[in-house]
Amino acid sequence: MPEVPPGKDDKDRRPPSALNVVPGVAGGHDGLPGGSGGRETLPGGGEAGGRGGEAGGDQARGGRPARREPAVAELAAGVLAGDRTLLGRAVTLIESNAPAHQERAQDLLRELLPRAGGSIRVGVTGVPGAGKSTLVEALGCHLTAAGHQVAVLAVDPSSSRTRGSILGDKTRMEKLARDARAFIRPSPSGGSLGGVARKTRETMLLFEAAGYDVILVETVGVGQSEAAVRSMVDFFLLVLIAGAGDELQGIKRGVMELADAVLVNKADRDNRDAAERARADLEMALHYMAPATPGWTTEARAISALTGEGIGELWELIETFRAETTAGGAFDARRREQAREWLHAMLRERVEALFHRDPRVAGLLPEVEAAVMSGDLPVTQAAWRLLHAFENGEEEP
Ligand SMILES: Nc1nc2c(ncn2[C@@H]2O[C@H](COP(=O)(O)OP(=O)(O)OP(=O)(O)O)[C@@H](O)[C@H]2O)c(=O)[nH]1
Ligand SMILES: [Mg+2]
Repeated sequence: MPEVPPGKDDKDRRPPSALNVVPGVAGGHDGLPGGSGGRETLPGGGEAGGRGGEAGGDQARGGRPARREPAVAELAAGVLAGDRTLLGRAVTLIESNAPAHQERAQDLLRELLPRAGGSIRVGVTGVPGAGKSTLVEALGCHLTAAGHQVAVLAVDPSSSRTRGSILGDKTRMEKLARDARAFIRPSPSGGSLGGVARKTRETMLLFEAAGYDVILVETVGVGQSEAAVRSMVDFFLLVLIAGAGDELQGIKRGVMELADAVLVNKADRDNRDAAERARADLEMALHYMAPATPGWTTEARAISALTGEGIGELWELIETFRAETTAGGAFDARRREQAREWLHAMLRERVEALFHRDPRVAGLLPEVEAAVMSGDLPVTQAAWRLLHAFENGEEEP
């Protein structure tokens, strides 16, 4: 596995004070024509975009003319050279929902794919407020100090919460956001979990092609995005806290079964003993579970993201995981399985989009929906009618 590739040190390509946070998009931002969504403006008139000419499309606002759309080859070359501005624009293209952009995005990915795949991908999930962002910042800073290049992504399928999380992560990852070896990209806003997951997977490939060798993916919200993130990362981390009543805190057994490590965070100040007790309870619970990764024993650890205690050891654990599962074959087996899952997820997304874009389906849908809701039409028949219209184009039975 390559360490930081040569020629990717972009320290002097950008103003050192610039925040690396760039806004998520719903499509059509960044001066790219034909987009389907409007620009996200954050509450309070603020915006998530970086200062100092950072990537993210800030220049297309305020009545100024839209920027020239860079050619795919230009974007690809920029990404490979580690150019932050072009990398940001490439991610914006990937995140766009406009069909024309999606085609260009696929061309871009085709060019970059041979250079992707060389990172370790780490997912971070856990209860709200457990300290996921603080942990990502602590781990991220630890890694950049050791010479790694770190990309931070978030998966948040609910657009309303995205705004909050952009603001939250910007303040909670302030140090990392100013780090020239790190790039924080908030979750693409809006859309289905499937759409957000696809964009995040593709965005990971861009960062890998740009030389980022560690990708950290934080989930936002509990319940829906864990499985999606598990299916795109190599190592999955569950962050919990002690003292919130039941030690499992409503985290379903199912999520613990997905984890390669369980952390009890905030093991500092007068919370150390409680954290240690929670850790022991979790260790016990893990003992009775099947391992998330064949050949790997998931352990529970107490850490403090705030003081940094246990962060270095956490990275060592992840490195050990990578070495052992690579040697045992589980690492590559998982990536192959993930590629298969990704294929099916993509097919589902595309077929569903085709279905809803079909004029015959779109025309029928409102009346069929109404008939289902009023009880005049059984659901099975309603689905059949729509599918039949889709399959047979204009020829309705
Ligand atoms: N004492 C202590 N506080 C911590 C620690 N880690 C995080 N916190 C605090 O816990 C609060 C929530 O931290 P975040 O990192 O935002 O938690 P999160 O899990 O990302 O939260 P959401 O993304 O909103 O679900 C903040 O006030 C942090 O300062 C820790 O190790 N010790
Ligand atoms: Mg957070």
